[in-house]
Amino acid sequence: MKLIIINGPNLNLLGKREPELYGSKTFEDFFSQLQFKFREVQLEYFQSNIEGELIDKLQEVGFSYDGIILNAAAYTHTSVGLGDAVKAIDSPVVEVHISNIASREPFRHESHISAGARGVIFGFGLQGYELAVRSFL
Ligand code: CA2
Repeated sequence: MKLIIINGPNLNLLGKREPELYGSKTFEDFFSQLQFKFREVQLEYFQSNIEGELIDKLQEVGFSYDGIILNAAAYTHTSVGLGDAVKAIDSPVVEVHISNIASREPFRHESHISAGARGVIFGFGLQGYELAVRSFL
């Protein structure tokens, strides 16, 4: 089983800024633990702050990987291009958000990703990524 976690803009700051909202663990530390926990899974990680790079990565992996776990961060709410890319690829996408986007500002209630996703997980902190991996198993 080959899976990839794709994180969007500013998620490289996890554990370094706003710990009350997004936790105090860096994604790199969390990801190492996740890889160890799911040793039977080929688990990769990609992060970019650039919309086009995220679309390029979806196209690169989206015809061969068994699943994609996507937290498009702020682009979730703005990017028609990312939404189109999710719909255009073959690999199933699980959309993840660390925070409970439904309890935040109204603009965070809209997602361009959800319609093309297999499912959506939000509000469970970093554990949401683990739940997404389990959903593919
Ligand atoms: O809850 C999520 O996972 C979000 O995708 C996070 C995005 C936000 O725009 C979405 O509405 C919900 C923001 C990611 C910013 O990450 C930071 C991490 C640490 C410090 C500052 C920002």
